[in-house]
Amino acid sequence: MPLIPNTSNTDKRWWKEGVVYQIYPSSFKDSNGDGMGDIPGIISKLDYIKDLGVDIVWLSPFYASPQVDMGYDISDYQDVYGPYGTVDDVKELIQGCHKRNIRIIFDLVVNHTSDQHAWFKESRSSKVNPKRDWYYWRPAKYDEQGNRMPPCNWRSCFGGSAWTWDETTQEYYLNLFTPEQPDLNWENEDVRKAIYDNAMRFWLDLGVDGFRIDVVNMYSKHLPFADAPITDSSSAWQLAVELFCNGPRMYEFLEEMNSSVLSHYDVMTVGELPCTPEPEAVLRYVSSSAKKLNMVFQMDLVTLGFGKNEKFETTEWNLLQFKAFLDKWQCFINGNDGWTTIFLENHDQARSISRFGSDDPAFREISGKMLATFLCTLTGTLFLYQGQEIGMINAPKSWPIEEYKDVESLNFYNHVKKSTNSDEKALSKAHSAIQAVARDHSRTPVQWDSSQHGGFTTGQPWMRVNDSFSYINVRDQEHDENSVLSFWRKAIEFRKNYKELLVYGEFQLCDAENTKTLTYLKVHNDQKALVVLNFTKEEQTFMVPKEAHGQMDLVLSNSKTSSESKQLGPFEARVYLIN
Ligand code: TEU
Repeated sequence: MPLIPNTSNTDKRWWKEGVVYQIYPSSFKDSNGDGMGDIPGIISKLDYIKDLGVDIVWLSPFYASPQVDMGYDISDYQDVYGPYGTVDDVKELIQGCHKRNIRIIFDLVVNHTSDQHAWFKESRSSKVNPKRDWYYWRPAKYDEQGNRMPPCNWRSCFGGSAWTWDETTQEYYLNLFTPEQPDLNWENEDVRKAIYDNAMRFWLDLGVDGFRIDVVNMYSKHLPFADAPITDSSSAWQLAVELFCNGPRMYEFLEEMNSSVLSHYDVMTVGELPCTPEPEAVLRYVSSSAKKLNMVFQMDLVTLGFGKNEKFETTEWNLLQFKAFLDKWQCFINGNDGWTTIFLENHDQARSISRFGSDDPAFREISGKMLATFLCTLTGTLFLYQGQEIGMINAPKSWPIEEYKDVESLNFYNHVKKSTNSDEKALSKAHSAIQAVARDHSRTPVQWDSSQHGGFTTGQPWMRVNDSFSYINVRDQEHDENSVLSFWRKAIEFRKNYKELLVYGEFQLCDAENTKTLTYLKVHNDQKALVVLNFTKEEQTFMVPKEAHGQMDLVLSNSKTSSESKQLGPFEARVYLIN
């Protein structure tokens, strides 16, 4: 059924034009020397964040948690993880943001809880506990030899079966992530009400300005639990995203969440939307007339080069594929009432310079500025991730596997180890993939200065600081007008000065077949800008598209070359206004 727009995508909203900055608490700034970032550490850097031009902070989970998945395993929605601080610290953070005219959104993780959450402890205590049905419990199946088997063959997102056997009550429970992250049963109305009250209203009433919503399309599973088709014959566990993403009641659940909770506050929502490549399906989440979410993180671009079945079975990617995804998700709101997001980094992604630019010392800064130009000229809400503004890069190749801490990386490495009997070649291939795309690269501590541990902590950091801190750090860049940080500040200001064109304008891809440069127009009424970006280490010539004929005024550039020249230096970026 076609959606009838009740607002247009060019209607102005604070959450469309605000620049969002994501903070990952464990790695941002330690204030007390215990080696872990904390809330007072964040408060001490709010002026720095403000100076960057940020309007909205997104804070990754800070809640009470055993930290099996770095806080995405929550044991109490209304408490704070001890090393990060207290609820009072969080209140002070909210006030500190608001005082500076910065809004703050929290991470809402309600597909699952920690197995240490009181709800799950009750649920697992007996089959007749009133909260038994709050999670998915199912009896075992038995194969022909009488071996006990999980209820179905789904593979968890972090490898292995998505079902865990519980000795006490002799049943399996569902966990789409780690066994310590049991999935909540959203089919049960009491669960939904408890989530709305406990995890949402509590913080909204304390003044939080919205949520980034974790795996927002996994609450409704296809029931009853059926086996997924076999796509990996070497394993008992199969990729089952079609069966647990975008299930039949998904839209209904989000409508309910919106009408019962969100619509009563002036807040923003951005849902994380994995495994949803169809624009029609995405639009149903973000169309303003559908009243569910404001926007989502669609994953096509950031999963470029990931293996189909297994992320770490990486493949080559090229600029044509990059352009195709970019074009698809920039244009999918044309003519409707949806909204879109722009991001290359977050706590689940390796660093964008290392992936899409070059971390070779000769090109690191220039490619970082090129990517900043790219992001700051696209349509949609812009998200950047801590450290991106100073051009942080992936961990060095010399780091042994022991430096990696993330459960996803380690599960994969250990799986390869076990399944190949520690075959050296296979392990070295796994290590290379981890060096390229592991989540750990974004989780190394922020590099504040060139002192020990990059000024992140006076103690022993929970995760090793990237060796680059001596030459990539905030202190050195803050007063250097040629630094990546200064460029980001300039590019964000530029985006705000031309927000009609850059935030709300229409994106038009040019020269689509070019494998070296990316060229596009931004158009809004009679305003027009041309953006040309060199994605290579070599010089390239660019063509001015016929739509851009007129007077070309160079308004933003990452190099000192002449605005007349049609030669772009390595990773050169230029933005022209067309008059
Ligand atoms: O990520 C969900 C998700 O889709 C990830 O499994 C993603 O596929 C993976 O990180 C890619 O490497 C969210 C959070 O962002 C992530 O940090 C959590 O681990 C996960 O949910 C479970 O809460």
